[in-house]
Amino acid sequence: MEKINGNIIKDTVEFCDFPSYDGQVVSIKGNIHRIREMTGFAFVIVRTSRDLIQCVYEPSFSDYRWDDRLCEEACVKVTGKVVASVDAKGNKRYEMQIHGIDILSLPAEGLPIVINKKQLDNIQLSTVLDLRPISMRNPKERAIFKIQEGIARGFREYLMKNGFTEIRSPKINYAGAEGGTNVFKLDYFGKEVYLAQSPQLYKQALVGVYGRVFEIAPVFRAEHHDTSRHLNEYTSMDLEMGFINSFEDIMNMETGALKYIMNLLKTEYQNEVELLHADIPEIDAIPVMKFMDAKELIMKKFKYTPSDMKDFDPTEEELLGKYAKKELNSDFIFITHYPSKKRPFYTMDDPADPEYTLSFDLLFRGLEITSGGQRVHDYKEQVAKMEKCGMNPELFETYLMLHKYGAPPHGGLGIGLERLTMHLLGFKNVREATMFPRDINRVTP
Ligand code: AMO
Repeated sequence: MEKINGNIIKDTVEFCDFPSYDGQVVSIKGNIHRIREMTGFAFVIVRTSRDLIQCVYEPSFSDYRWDDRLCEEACVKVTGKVVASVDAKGNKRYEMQIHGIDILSLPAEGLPIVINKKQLDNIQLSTVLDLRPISMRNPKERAIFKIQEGIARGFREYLMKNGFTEIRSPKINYAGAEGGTNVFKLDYFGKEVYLAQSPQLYKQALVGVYGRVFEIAPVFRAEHHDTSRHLNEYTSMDLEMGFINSFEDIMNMETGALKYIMNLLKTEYQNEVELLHADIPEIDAIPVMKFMDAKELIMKKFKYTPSDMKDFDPTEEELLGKYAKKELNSDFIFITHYPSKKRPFYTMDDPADPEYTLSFDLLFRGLEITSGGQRVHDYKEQVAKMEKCGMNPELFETYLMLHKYGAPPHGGLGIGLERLTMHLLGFKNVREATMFPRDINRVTP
């Protein structure tokens, strides 16, 4: 009987391994990105999963003869000799002298947009998004989401090294966790349920089990407005940690994770970083400022009149970002002690001044990318806070099991992955950093 043993047969090589195959005949598989026919020879640029490989056709290289069916986006297996050359700047480059091309599939039609330029020139964002399955074949576009992979991977790796357990919380929830009106309601076999606004209730419950937990998963916000920083579905990188001494432990964990992520991008995503001219921040230590001090700074130094003394508007965040960069030489700034009235029911009030909370936001280049803080862990205190917020604790019986049966002092945070990617790459719109954005006007592709 035939059996499958898990041995992966590799009949192709990666571009990064070309130096070790110098002078040898190997194969690669990919799409034809571009063909440049010259007199007597041709350049065929093959796009593999992460690289563009220059292959050269010349009749003298082998018996293989040019096939007129070859066209852009055809899927091919190219076999040829790896050769090294030196470019104008004196750098060693590798290319392939073609000995044969097997056509694996041919496109049914020509592409509706040009994707084989360095970047997608003069194409509106809405068209780029409409055509995501092919616009992302452009090397610069696809690099965005390799960078995003690096961010999520760095977050996961760092937390696993620090004793965190990865969890999976349900996305169909019995209650909204963040309050407010931006919750999607769902008819669940005749019962009203909600799409998860965050994994908040579950990550807290699981602190009682594993001590330190994290999740990287989609969350849903029924934002009714169309802004450049809000999505209706985004990826939340959450962590929750127990037995903390103060909420500074959480900010330290985030700072450590960000340092790790930035280093990972610089070392393992170098090509993408260069292609996108990504400005990777140097993080030594992140400055911290209290909410009311930040308000005072905005009013006194920047002469800006806030519309709301309980939160920041986007202009205020931008001003704080400018201040952090110019005066504190930091791309990041933690703002702590937000007013109690603006933070959710699970946030711990500051015992020294209960008008404010043991909470924080992290701003990155003038944009909020994280919210976090210490949580209420005492049962009676949590029930009382829910009642004060106009909630019915009976509806949160399973959530309150944590508090009822012994909750460690704990806290955590949520990072918006698309927002972090957006400002890392200098984009103006969060949709540019979202593979398949969901906003008030878009549910396709
Ligand atoms: P919060 O609601 O502030 O906190 O969200 C955390 C982070 O998620 C990102 N974010 C968004 N990104 C894109 N589109 C949106 N509509 C959107 N809304 C929020 C932001 C924000 O800083 N449970 C808490 C976190 C915690 O305390 O652990 C929470 O979800 O980057």
